[in-house]
Amino acid sequence: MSIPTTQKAIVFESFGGPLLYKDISVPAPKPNELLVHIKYSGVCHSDLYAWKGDVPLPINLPLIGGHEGAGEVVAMGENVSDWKIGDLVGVKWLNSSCLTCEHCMNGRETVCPNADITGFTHDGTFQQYSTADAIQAAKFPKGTDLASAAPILCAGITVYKALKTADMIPGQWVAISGAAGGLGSLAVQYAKAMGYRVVGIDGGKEKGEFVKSLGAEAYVDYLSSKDVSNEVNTITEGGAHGVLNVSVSTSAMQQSLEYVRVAGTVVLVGLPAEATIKTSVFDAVIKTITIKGSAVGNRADTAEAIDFFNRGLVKCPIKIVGLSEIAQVYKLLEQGKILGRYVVDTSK
Ligand code: 8ID
Ligand code: ZN
Repeated sequence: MSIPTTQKAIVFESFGGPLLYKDISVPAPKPNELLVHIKYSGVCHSDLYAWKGDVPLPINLPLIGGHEGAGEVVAMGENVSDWKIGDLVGVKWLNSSCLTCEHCMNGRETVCPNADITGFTHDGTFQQYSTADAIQAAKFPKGTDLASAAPILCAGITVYKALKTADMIPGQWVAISGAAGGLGSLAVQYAKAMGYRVVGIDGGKEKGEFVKSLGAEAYVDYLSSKDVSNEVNTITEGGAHGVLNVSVSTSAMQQSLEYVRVAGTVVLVGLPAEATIKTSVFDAVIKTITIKGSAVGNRADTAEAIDFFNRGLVKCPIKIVGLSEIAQVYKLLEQGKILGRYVVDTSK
């Protein structure tokens, strides 16, 4: 397989600065890394935050964003043993972790203090060739449709893990706030596949039809509803057993405390900058609600999330555009105009 010396990439040098579509060198893999020919990459709302510098995470400038890359292994470092040239591979948000700290030892590698993050501290997947730690890289079977698979690598893993974190049993209600977005549209399908009943919350009629087409039993339109909490409480006959907050709205997160069921769990996933939520201690104690944060997923979550995808239980609703069109995709994300996920084709 011939590897070029230069490639196309989207690079930014300052927060909110120009997203330059330019020719750069193809990186060389370190001894523990794969070199991946990225064919497609999903565009996550977190990429928009990274570009704007709107997130309290370490970011190395200049930077190539993107952390939902799907492609093919074209080279590897000398210490890599369990991959072959031509294998299909996913490059995800967690590029590598130390594997020796307290958190890594307990399967919480996503909170490793030495984690290297794709599209934040490690050049990401908005380029044709990226490097990825061979231990964390995700495996896809031969024949996988890489464009459809790409959003699983952040959105899919994240919502699957968040649903596990909500600690529900089949037949219970989960409310998904932000249900029509990249994470939300997958969350609806994972939740259904896991046996939960879904009430989706998002804005507008079109998003409602979309969310219902993915398997939600009910939809609450926050733009037209007089009282979102009351509607969710009525639909679920007493509140949702679990809530997944995958919107980018602080007020929606605050509101979720009003429609979580007694003894239910609110999971925080979306990351609006500087967001806080507040709860009355009395309510929290008497309702015995649990509020948990959830960030992406570990290697086991990754393999499990991909397995749902491989078995056809979740299908990413995607729209494909060229890598050079990232700036327009960011605009649409910012305006909340996207149904599902945009995926970029790195050849265009
Ligand atoms: O590991 C993590 N915790 C993780 C991983 C990946 C992404 C967290 N995230 C974060 C992102 O940084 C972002 O803050 O999850 C959030 C959602 O990411 P996304 O799905 O990529 O964003 P999107 O496609 O723009 O979807 C957001 C949806 O929220 C809706 C929008 O209409 C859109 O469909 N929304 C808004 I804006 N306000 C709402 C409201 N008040 C709302 N939905 C319900 N109620
Ligand atoms: Zn993401």
